[in-house]
Amino acid sequence: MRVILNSRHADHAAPGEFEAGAVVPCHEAPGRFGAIRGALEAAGGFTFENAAPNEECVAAVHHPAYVAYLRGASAEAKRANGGGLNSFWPTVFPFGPNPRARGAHALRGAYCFDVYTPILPGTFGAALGGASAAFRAAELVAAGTEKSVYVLSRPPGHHAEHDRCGGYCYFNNAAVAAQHLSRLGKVAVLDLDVHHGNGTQHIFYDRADVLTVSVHGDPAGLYPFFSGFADETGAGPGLGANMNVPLPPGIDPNGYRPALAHALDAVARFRPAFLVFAFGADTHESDPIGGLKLPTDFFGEMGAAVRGLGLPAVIVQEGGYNLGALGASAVALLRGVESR
Ligand code: Q9C
Ligand code: ZN
Repeated sequence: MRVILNSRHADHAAPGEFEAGAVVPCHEAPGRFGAIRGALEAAGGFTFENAAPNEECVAAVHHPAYVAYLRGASAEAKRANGGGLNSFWPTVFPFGPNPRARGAHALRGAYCFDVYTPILPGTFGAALGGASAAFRAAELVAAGTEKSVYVLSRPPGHHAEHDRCGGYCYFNNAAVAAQHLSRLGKVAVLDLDVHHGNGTQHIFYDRADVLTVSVHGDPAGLYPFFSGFADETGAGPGLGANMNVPLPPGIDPNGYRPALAHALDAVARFRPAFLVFAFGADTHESDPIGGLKLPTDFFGEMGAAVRGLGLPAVIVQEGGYNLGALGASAVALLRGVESR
């Protein structure tokens, strides 16, 4: 299988995150990339390439003012670095409808929805690299050159909305791939990260030609808390083209299987021409933040089930935070996707 890499990923490395009132090392760390790449190399059968930066693909799904903010804030962090300040954190968020943001602190809150998503000197470049990798994969799949292409990237993307970062995500890589493919036919985005793909839902919420389906831990008890409920079904022309399947915490393969089958059935009934699969290995039983109970070999079954759709697919890496399980989970999944 062809793998498109974000070679700029390491330019973004958050120095920490808030957990239980303290600052701990950020789960979304550069080592995730090497863990997966190393496992794919050891497993064999994968070819790797870098993608050229492409700003147009980002502009197709994100607000220009948001893109300009991320570029400017990253550049400002680079300058501030000389003074020993290496990251900008949102701290205060808008009350009610987003007002006009005046000044750096207001901008940080206006273009972000949580405190897990700081801006560092390399954030813009790293996020652009990830979006560009997803776009390149979509190009290959659109051309029919490849049946399935995997995007190995971080930072992840599925929490990033049209004009806000959050949940370790800045540009929505899966949405970039889906937007490109949607020029050629209907697209289904299947999100199997343990967290609701709120950003992808938000970007395509009123679109009838892009189905978004997310299976995730119940947001009543899991990030992102404010979205991912079953009654969010789309709006306007997109009504009926969004599906959320929230799961109770601690679910194992026996609990996950019917939810996955339900999601795959919705995708099949939509009759898309293409699939974008947002894959998070944070459903693994050993994940430090996921809370589900899926063993490594279940990822093979998951991949084979997705392959059963028979759709040309872009597979985008989202979360997964146990470095000891991440590589094996990704290998099992991609082997499953390739199985016949
Ligand atoms: N300290 C993705 O998986 N909350 N994002 C962490 C633990 C933020 C997850 C709570 C989780 C964001 C792409
Ligand atoms: Zn996640």
